[in-house]
Amino acid sequence: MTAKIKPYNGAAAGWGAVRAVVSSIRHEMDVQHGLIALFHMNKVDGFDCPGCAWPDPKHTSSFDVCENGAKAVSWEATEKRADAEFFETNTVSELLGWEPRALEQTGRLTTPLKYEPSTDKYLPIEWEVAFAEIGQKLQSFNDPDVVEFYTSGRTSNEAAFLYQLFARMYGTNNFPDCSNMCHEPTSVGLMESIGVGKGTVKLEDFDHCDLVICIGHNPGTNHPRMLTSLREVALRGAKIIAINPMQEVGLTSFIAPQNPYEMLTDKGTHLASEYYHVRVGGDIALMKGVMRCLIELHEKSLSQGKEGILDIEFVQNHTKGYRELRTDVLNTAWEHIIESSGISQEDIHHLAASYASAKKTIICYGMGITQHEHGTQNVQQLVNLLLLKGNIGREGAGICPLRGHSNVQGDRTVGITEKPNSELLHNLNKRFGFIPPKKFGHSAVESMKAICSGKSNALICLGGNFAAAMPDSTTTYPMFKELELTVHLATKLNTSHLLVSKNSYVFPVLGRTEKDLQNGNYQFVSVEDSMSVVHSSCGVLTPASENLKSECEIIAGLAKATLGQEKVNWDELKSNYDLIRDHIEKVFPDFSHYNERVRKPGGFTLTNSASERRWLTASGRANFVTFPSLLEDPKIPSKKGIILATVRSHDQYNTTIYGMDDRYRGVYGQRDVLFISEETARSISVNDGERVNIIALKPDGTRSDRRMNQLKVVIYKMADKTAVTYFPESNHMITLDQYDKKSGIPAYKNIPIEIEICN
Ligand SMILES: Nc1nc2c(c(=O)[nH]1)N[C@H]1C(S)=C(S)[C@@H](COP(=O)(O)OP(=O)(O)OC[C@H]3O[C@@H](n4cnc5c(=O)[nH]c(N)nc54)[C@H](O)[C@@H]3O)O[C@H]1N2
Ligand SMILES: Nc1nc2c(c(=O)[nH]1)N[C@H]1C(S)=C(S)[C@@H](COP(=O)(O)OP(=O)(O)OC[C@H]3O[C@@H](n4cnc5c(=O)[nH]c(N)nc54)[C@H](O)[C@@H]3O)O[C@H]1N2
Ligand SMILES: [Mo]
Repeated sequence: MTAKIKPYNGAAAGWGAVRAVVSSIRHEMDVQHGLIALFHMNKVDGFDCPGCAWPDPKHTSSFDVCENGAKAVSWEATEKRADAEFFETNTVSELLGWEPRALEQTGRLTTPLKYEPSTDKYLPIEWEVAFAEIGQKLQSFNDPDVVEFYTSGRTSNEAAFLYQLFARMYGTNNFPDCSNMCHEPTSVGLMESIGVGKGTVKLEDFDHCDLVICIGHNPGTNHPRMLTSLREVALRGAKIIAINPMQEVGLTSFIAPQNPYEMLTDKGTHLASEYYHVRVGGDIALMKGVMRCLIELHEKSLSQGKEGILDIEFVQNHTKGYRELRTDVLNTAWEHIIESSGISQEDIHHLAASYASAKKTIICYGMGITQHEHGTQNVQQLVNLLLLKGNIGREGAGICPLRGHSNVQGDRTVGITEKPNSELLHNLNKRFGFIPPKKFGHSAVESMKAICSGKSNALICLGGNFAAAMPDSTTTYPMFKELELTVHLATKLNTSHLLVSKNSYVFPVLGRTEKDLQNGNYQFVSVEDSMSVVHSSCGVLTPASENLKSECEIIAGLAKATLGQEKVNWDELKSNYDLIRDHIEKVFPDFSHYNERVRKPGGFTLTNSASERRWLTASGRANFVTFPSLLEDPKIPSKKGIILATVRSHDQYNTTIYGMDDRYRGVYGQRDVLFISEETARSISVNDGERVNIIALKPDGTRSDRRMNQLKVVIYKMADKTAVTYFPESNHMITLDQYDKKSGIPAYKNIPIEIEICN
């Protein structure tokens, strides 16, 4: 596609999505293979869509395929192969010079590989030989804490459980994982506020709410199946409000591909009826403004002898900290609220009035809320707003974080955490007879820092593209060669695999879509969606190569070679995943009768105390968490500064770039763009289509040497003092010190910059 900018005027999905599905299948796979795959996606006997974590109604009925789910499937089920011959003809140094996109486009990995420094090539190796070598290497380290065990969120519950068992028996809690870059503020913030680290709503709640607030997420691209739920909400006459710096098509209207009337008339359903273009990083201010209006309205009503706005009974009986919140909110000056959020006082009143009049509200949020230096507080302000009206723990209301990877939530549930609680340690000890390490391990930022400072010796990656997904690529990339050992379990070649260490291995794994045959029996795995529903996923396609192994089998192989089989019979576990599920059930009692319940159509839902108004917090109540500083915080937009947020395009899955278009934002054939508002463009005297350089600022406001040159300006309907570009190209713009101190999440959406016009 030639490079062009052409504003998109239609609704999300519709024929454009259908065309994109057809094209991604045609480009990657034979059509029959493609259709088999798509018809089995999200079905009882099929596999879970590897695209996103949005739940599927019943895992049964309709042909509910979304464009980006189809892209994720065809990307995995491609006919292209990066086989031994490919690695024989290309050195690692040469491959590092390729565009990252071209690496994955070479297709599926087919054989286990080991790096050979003398030829600078990855060469095939026998599985058992590789396991033995790695086992020996791991045994040779004196301190288990020099090994980092990274997990990316596509990993199944079964593989994740085996992995954490392996690492903990080895002796460490170093579990950096993609959740540390994603929803850690949710785990930390919600836990402190309401005593669970997960969302409280179920899919059915969308049938009962009368308001959905979508803040800081882009469902048209990243959770397309959510549009079906939003459409139903809108058609019922319930209200949707969007709060996002950018005007996102997927929040405004949607043509359901399953609906012939909408498809033929090209008329979509309108989604958000109110849209607030908040400044990047301005959400806390906006929430405080809304809460201020609400409390003032409430007190005014009461003083006039009318009914109040807040749910006083709930606040009194269920919460703690209202007084402090009230004082903080009423003491926050309007000029600060307006300056920081970029929203007028009148608009904030309007938003507050909409919330005040709704009886049941759901707040949905994504990376626009979490990826900030105050990400945890952002999440907690959303909870505060909900608590004021008793909107947690009842039908049609609650908090709904849009999770990232399709099983990122499940991986956490079954033990991938660097901070294990005593119950987990106790249960592991009881079940397996070893003493698991208590000392907290490394999160993603801590792991990367340990790698960069020479404190780590080894990195094992269960999927993902750790190096490219993390901040500060300029500093971090050269440090990997200092490691003694790197091991990657992957479907496709990516940059992280090419950052070779003294001993590097890449293992090709079976994907979600593929049949997993162990000891003559087909196995299925299970995953947990955004709404805590655990269900099975069973591949249907013939594997990309005969030499692939499942993630479970590889982890079992590594564990056996490292630890032996005295305490755990790894061979037995890898040949029958029911046995792994039996162990999970014993360590996590919530999974009782796991094997039985997961076989039922639709699976089962894990309990969620907050949704039953049981508050497992230190205070025994739901906590209003107050965050007093506002404009004093330099990370919140100042009068002059421009803040850069890095986001996904429509043709991308995290570090995987499918194509060069971002259809809904009107960008085609290019990714080197910078979105700014007309007002911002005017203030720096730059025109649409002109090229600019952006320079990241240091904490003291002076220029750093981190820059991106020659970005094309796209004037876009969005907040001022805000700029947006794509990741991962921009990941060198942020340092390893720009992260939320409460949760450790990098501030990918809060990078102060200056813009300079190219001559
Ligand atoms: N097709 C596809 N699906 C995906 C992914 C993918 O890459 N491609 N990734 C998966 C993963 S791992 C994740 S975590 C999710 C991510 O899903 P999202 O959370 O939707 O991810 P982003 O693209 O980062 O978009 C964030 C949105 O936040 C807005 N935003 C930026 N800064 C702010 C702010 O300060 N305040 C507010 N209110 N909004 C802001 C942006 O304008 C953008 O609309 O999607 C998952 N699903
Ligand atoms: N600047 C900036 N940076 C960000 C973000 C941002 O918004 N802005 N978002 C962050 C977020 S939310 C996340 S989640 C991270 C993503 O971080 P990661 O999860 O580490 O990265 P992905 O790009 O999803 O990983 C892609 C690779 O996963 C492998 N893979 C795919 N499927 C499978 C499978 O089934 N099994 C195995 N073993 N491997 C598989 C393939 O080899 C592929 O190359 O990026 C983070 N980085
Ligand atoms: Mo994510």
